[in-house]
Amino acid sequence: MAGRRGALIVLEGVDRAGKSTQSRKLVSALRAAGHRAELLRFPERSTEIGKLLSSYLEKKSDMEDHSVHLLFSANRWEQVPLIKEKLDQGVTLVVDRYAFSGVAFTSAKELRLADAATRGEFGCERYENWAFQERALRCFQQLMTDPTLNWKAVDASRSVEDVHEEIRTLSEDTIRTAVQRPLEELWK
Ligand code: 2DT
Ligand code: MG
Repeated sequence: MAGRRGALIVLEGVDRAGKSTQSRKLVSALRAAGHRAELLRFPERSTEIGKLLSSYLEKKSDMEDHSVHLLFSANRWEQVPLIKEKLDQGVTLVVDRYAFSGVAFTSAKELRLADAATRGEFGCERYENWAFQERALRCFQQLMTDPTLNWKAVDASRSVEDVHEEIRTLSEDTIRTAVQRPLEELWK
């Protein structure tokens, strides 16, 4: 349909939930079904700000927590003109993490102050440990209670194909209804 805007589809969740795999599969499936769809990710590590974040995440550099939070935010804002342009052109954007990771991961740091238990880290990057991920999950669950956000919870413990099928169906619905919400509402 001419003039129809694209949908902004955000995949959020803790590390290793399968967001990147599912985002890629979703873009392919939407394209195969005749939609215009593109993939974005945050942090977008290729920009100057993204390089600072990447170095921080890889523990090659340290940064004050508030500053890091604002850099993650800036890293999204630098893509907003592109996001608006694409959605306006009718391109659906599948986004691997967005501002909700920003809230959940920064909140998880604040919760840590009250958390007595310290556990060993299992990953190489900052935040890649069970205790931290559990706190981030609690924050995501709290964010999901906001009725103004159109969240759908997807059980990521199933097979890649089953999860994909559910996300694809939900996304098709979202693309169909996206046109009812003007783009300006996204940045209120
Ligand atoms: P990836 O493993 O997906 O590259 O993410 N993060 C992400 C934040 O702390 N704040 C944010 O605003 C965003 C978008 C989550 C790397 C890590 O960055 C965290 C995991
Ligand atoms: Mg990661």
